[in-house]
Amino acid sequence: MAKEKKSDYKAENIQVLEGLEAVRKRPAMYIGDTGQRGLHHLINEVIDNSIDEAMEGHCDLIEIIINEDGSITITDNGRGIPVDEHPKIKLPAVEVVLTKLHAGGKFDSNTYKVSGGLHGVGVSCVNGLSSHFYAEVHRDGEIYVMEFEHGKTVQPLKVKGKTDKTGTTITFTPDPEIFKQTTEFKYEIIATRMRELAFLNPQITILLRDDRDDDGELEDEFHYDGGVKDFVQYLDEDREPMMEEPILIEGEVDMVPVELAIQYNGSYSQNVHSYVNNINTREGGTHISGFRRALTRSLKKYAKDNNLIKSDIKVSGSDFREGMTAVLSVKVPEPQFEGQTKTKLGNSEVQSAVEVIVYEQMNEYLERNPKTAKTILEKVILAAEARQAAKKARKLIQRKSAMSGGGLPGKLADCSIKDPEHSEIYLVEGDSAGGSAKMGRNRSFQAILPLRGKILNTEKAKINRILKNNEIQAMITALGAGVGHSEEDFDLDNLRYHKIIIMTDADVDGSHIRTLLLTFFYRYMKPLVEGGHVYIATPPLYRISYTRDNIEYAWDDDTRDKIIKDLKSSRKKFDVSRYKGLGEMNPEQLWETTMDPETRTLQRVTVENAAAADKLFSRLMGSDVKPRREFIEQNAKYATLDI
Ligand code: 0RA
Repeated sequence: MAKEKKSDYKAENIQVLEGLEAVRKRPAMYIGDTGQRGLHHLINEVIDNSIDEAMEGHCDLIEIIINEDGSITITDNGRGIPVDEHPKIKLPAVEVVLTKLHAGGKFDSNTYKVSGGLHGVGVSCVNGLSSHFYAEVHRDGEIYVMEFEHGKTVQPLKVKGKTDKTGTTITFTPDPEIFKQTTEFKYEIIATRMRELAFLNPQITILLRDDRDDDGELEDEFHYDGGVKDFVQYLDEDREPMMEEPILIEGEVDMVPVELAIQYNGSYSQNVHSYVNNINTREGGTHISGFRRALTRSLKKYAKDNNLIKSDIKVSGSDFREGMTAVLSVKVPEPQFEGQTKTKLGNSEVQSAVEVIVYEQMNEYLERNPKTAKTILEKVILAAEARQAAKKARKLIQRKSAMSGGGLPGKLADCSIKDPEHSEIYLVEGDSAGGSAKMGRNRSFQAILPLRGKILNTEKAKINRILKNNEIQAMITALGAGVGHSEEDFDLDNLRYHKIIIMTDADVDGSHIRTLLLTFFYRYMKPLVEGGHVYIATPPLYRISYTRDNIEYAWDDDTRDKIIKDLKSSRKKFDVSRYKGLGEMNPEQLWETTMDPETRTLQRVTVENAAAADKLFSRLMGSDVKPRREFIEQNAKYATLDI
């Protein structure tokens, strides 16, 4: 190894020694944002260190408690943060880890590290963004503690007592000066990530408890011996599996352990979720290419050897993945993340590692399970046929729109400007609300497409049937970007409006229609959702009118009550009415409350966790009516789906 030059030494030390003021000055640079997402990221930052300990075999239990006062306590039974003196910085290692930026992983040698990975900014960053932060380390028989406020030490490292355990406990209170929007942790957001981590690391148990809850009911224990196989079964709970058990593939090539579970089911969508060092690689990458190539090669070979596909049927790679749920988890020593959101694996050596393992074991599986193999290939053929029929249907849609003049659906009231970036389209439930929206809009940049009646459930239908549906055809032509799973079929560059706004009634039917639309976009125009182009309009729930022409609107019961109280105390006469549907608002009211960019609130639909979104849509749109009704009834009052 080359000898380090003096100057390099210095530079490294300066970087390592950077204090926490930097994080407080520009928090978004370190945790992405300071909203709900950034807030929950704090927990991940701490947990990642515990997971690193677990991946190295030093930790098998992690406990997370949301305390009554809203702070979080995370305890693990790892080795505990080292306390001996850091050779260069001349401070106890634990102090460096907690107070210096970028110091998190400098001196630990974990092979497949998560912390310091994608967003990995370390525990010190959490300290910097907390109004109060307490760390307790059990190590070498002693209990060490250290305490901070706003990132400043208020209790220097001291020994508090003796212990016969090892591990780390961290309690922190997110700083409201930093997290101005909210400091309230959501149980479900934490639970979703912890469940995912438990599936991906079968050796660990994660306990989660919410002590803010009086009943003490809210707690979960996440532990899955079956790992990725259990994950796939969980994701497919609301689908009908076509095999007794998922196919499980495990192996390791060149320090890259690969775990994969595959299950074919009765749906028509592709649900392949991939992870590198526990990070969801949403943009795919080399591990996904290796998996796809191996699957296609293996199934093609088996079909050929056993004469299962007639030569006149053209089967493409995606046909092998229709109706498939799969989880691929690989651990990579030095992962290179690329792509727009840095969630695409770039390491070329991983492709062949995955391909070799999957190809061999898939071949073996097919040889050993001829009945399942046949079922899979029959399904593949149906997928290929449906895809070819869909191709024809697409051409028909194109031709049909070309014949109707400008090529746009007749019901569409288009906007006058042609610049997609500044154009928006409202998808409106029903013709009467559509009429109001057309009159109320700003026609220069707002287009209106009224949708009639129920939208087709695209979770349950084949693509060729979906493309025959009138409302869906109208949306496809209006949006102009195509439809389907592949880049050729759907291209964001051709999108005619950068904001797609779903506007439905604030009732159960409205929720249902919104969910059906979101399902369609998520399954067949995924980049639209991932690119943040889909929004939900939020019409008010109440109208309070007083002294002739004055009107106030309320979006929830609390605001309504407050307005009423104020009016009562000023002895005004008033009238409260509940809006049942968009149709009850006249064009001016609709513009004022729901469409005017100056005053409206739009909710952007985001997908935080792709696996959770997949599960949610399959549940909502699956054959079992009960969970769907329950969900919709519970969430009808909210304007958005939390996915
Ligand atoms: C630095 C080095 C080592 C472990 C840790 C930090 C560590 C940090 C946290 C945060 C929460 N739990 C944690 N557990 C461990 C390596 C330890 C060693 O080499 O003994």
